[in-house]
Amino acid sequence: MASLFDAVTLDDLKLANRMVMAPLTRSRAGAGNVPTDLMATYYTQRASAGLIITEATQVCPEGQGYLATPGIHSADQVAGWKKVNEQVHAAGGKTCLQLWHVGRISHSFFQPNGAAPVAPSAIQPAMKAYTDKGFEDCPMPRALETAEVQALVQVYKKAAQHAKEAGFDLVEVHGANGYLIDQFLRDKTNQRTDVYGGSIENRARFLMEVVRAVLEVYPAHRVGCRISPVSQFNDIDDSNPAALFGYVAQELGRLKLGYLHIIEGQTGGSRDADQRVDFAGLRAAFKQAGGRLTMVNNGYTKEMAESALSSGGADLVAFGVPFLANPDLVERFRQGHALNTPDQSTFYGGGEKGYTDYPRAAA
Ligand code: 8OZ
Repeated sequence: MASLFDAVTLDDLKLANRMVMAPLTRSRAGAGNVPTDLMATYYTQRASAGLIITEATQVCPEGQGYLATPGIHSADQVAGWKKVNEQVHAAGGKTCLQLWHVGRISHSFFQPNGAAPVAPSAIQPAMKAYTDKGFEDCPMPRALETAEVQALVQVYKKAAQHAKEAGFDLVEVHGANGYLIDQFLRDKTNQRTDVYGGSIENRARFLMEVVRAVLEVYPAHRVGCRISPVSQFNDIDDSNPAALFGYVAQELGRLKLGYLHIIEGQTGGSRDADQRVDFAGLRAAFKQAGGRLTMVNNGYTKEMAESALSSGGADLVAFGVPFLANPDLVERFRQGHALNTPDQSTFYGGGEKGYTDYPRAAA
């Protein structure tokens, strides 16, 4: 029976344990949305995780919706990430870049030439974006033309090439939390009438094309995908999430992806209130179709994680806030040490405080 501290291999890739640092937006990128030396320090402090999934990273300028989030579309950004990877690798860690486009969860403030954000359909989210004027409503997005959707697939491929140049061990396609890919998947946000809308197969087409494009850059065992089947974070929902994500899990499995990363319940919230999707069933569907590992996420404690590995059919467990506040989380769990208290006020933006200054446990 696998324990949290057992290694796991994906072909030529060996993860030292099954504890994954979840992708966490921290809004500390530098000018030009370039990863900084401080970010390299932060990630390197956490290199004992079996895998670090770095914070969501926009694949193009239009993909940004929050201040100071890093990108992977400019040469300077690639150089910044290269430094992060060199330092984490020197400390024995493994890294995964999360490929991100926010779609309609943005504001003209972030968009080139002050344009409207783009989305599958012109449906305005009931969400606010933080701009230079404070919180403002996310505006009505512009629906992408069919040819633009196809062009965006190539943008993800280019971003994956950049990730490879920067030395990432894996990449994760962010298909969760109400951002662009999820906006295509779920029918509250997708009312298209072309090949990217309507049936489940059509709504999943953009995700599948993106994943296939990324597979031209990284081998399948080094590609993961993140989904959040019932999360309504970012004003999103679907009329039949069990059918939609059952199909998605199976199709991703058929591509033999390295892992499927599933956020159970509401992102950062209740795990149990919404019973529409059987998550164990999704994990089984992915593996049955040929997928490699499954990663569970959302509010896991050490005890919950051990039970997910021993009896829940999961292979990896992602920890967000616990890794943020405990650089040595793996060692603390191993030794049964108490955890640091996370400081919510320093989650987003700022410098070292609440970022690189959380102490390790006394030996
Ligand atoms: C919190 C704040 C900003 C972005 C996600 C990338 O939900 C995010 C995110 C979370 O996946």
